[in-house]
Amino acid sequence: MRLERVEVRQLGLPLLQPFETSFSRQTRKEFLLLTVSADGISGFGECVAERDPYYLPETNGTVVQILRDFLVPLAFGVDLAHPRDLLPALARVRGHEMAKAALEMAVWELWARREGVPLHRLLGGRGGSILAGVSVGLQADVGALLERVDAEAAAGYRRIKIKIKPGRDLDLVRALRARFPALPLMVDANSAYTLHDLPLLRELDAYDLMMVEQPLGWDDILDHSALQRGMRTPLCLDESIRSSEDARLALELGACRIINIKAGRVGGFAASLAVHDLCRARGVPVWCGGMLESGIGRLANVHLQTLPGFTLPGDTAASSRYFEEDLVDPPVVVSADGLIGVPEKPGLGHEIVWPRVERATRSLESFSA
Ligand code: OSB
Ligand code: MG
Repeated sequence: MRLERVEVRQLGLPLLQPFETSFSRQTRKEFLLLTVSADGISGFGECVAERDPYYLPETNGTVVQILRDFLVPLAFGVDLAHPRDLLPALARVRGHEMAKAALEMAVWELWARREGVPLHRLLGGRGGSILAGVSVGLQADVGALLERVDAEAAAGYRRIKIKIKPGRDLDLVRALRARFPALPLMVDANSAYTLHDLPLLRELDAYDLMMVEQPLGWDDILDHSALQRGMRTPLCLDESIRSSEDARLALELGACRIINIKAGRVGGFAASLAVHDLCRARGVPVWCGGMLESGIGRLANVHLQTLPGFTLPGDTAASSRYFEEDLVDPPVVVSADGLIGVPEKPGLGHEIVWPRVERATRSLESFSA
């Protein structure tokens, strides 16, 4: 198959609630949506880049430029026998995993539609349902956090993650544990600490957390390995893992015992499968992260986490937590017992609501082979 056309749209959707992490406070989701077409069929891929380079270096701006000047021309030049052939064809471009992933994931989606199969089948996953988890941002105060976590636990989520940062860490965890002694709970620091914080981070060991996600530098593996040696609680890496090679290094060095896979962060589905397979061979659990995606990226995450190594609930929550109106119909819903049904229709498996996409579109660039 040869790609004939690629469309890159810049979209903006207001978030129902601001999302605050150690690195930013977001009130709007601004992201790119890719449409790839061939043989009269289109496929869709949502990019995980944000407006600012505060989570990782890529931004919507860098993604558009790298797609236009490098990745799209390379993609037009290959005759694909399978979607897994695309990432190697883009390898001359170093880094820029989010840009590569958006294009690659759109091609997998197109391929699934072409074969008339749900995306999870093409990826080697299964049908049924997945375990929903939720990521709760920093709140105004401890009382507000307790209220939010109470509501999410009542909604059925199978594990709750809270964001922490220096000065807003032990007090939050202590209060949550006092109120919810048995809640499956974890924390995510988004690289806000250094090894100088070792004494404080070790205090987290007292609270029976499932894991501590990305406490140290966004591109660090070595210091995480020192920290993991000094802590009982498993560390999980997010930002630091941008390829299966990063995952291999992290596991070799004992820098974590769990890995968060975001397809958009590692270069797409083929790279996610490589990280998944590597972890599975070593008995290391993985789970699927989230980036406040619209239903399009959210459904891609649902399909990915049907692979057998995804043994922990991920950051995939209901559309209604994020947006007044999602871009897909039906929206992604979570059952009272914390499950999300895996779509069985071709591709992503839910309809994209084009009038809503059009309304959210701020600009559009198209490329033809
Ligand atoms: O670190 O997992 C993260 C959102 C934006 C950037 C980074 C992260 C997150 C989340 C949100 O935690 C997960 C979600 O609800 O999609
Ligand atoms: Mg994270």
